[in-house]
Amino acid sequence: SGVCVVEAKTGTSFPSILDSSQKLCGIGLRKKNVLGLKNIDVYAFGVYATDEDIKRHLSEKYGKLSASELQGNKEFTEDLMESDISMTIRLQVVYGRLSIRSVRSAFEVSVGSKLQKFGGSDNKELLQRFTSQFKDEFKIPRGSVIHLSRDKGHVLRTSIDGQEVGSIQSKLLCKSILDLYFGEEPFDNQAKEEIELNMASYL
Ligand code: DAO
Ligand code: DAO
Repeated sequence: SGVCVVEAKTGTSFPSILDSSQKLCGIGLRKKNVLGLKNIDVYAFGVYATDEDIKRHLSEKYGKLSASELQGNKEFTEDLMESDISMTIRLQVVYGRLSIRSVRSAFEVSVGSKLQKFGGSDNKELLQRFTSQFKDEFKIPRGSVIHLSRDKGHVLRTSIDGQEVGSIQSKLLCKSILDLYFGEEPFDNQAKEEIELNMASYL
């Protein structure tokens, strides 16, 4: 039931509301270049946030600005990533031959570089704690739905097809993952713009 938004290229559909309180702010596509030869569509994603959390934490600081004035405002983006605002990245796998090994190594590159950017040198342990949640026996066929949720208190909770995989409390890890979707070099630029505009409209 309820309203959905469909990612056009892959036909992946995303519910407009998640867990009764989080609203869909933008959708996009994560691609990966393989050996410099071709781009594969790895997964479609939707970014959700609790509008009341955005209001509570950021309306005093930004409430006087319009959504279009706030779009692309680096400080606003940074505050969205650092404040205690509940958010979820919902991924739906499009690529049919994803192995846990390739997920783990892609993750070490993408999230690892963000941990380094925000946290400095010594984040191997944190990254390992995260990737060690992904056991070899998990299967992630095409169509699998993965949720990466930032819960209250900067707890990152991961689930696959509704089954909880684990959770880790780390502000740095949460920020590093959100940065992949609406930070400075996002996977999908159009998605980032949409996400920022919608989040700003909740102030
Ligand atoms: O087969 O070499 C290949 C392509 C693998 C691409 C792996 C990208 C993984 C990105 C993370 C996916 C998370 C669900
Ligand atoms: O696209 O590089 C990226 C970041 C991917 C984050 C997805 C992590 C999902 C992990 C699921 C593990 C399944 C066992």
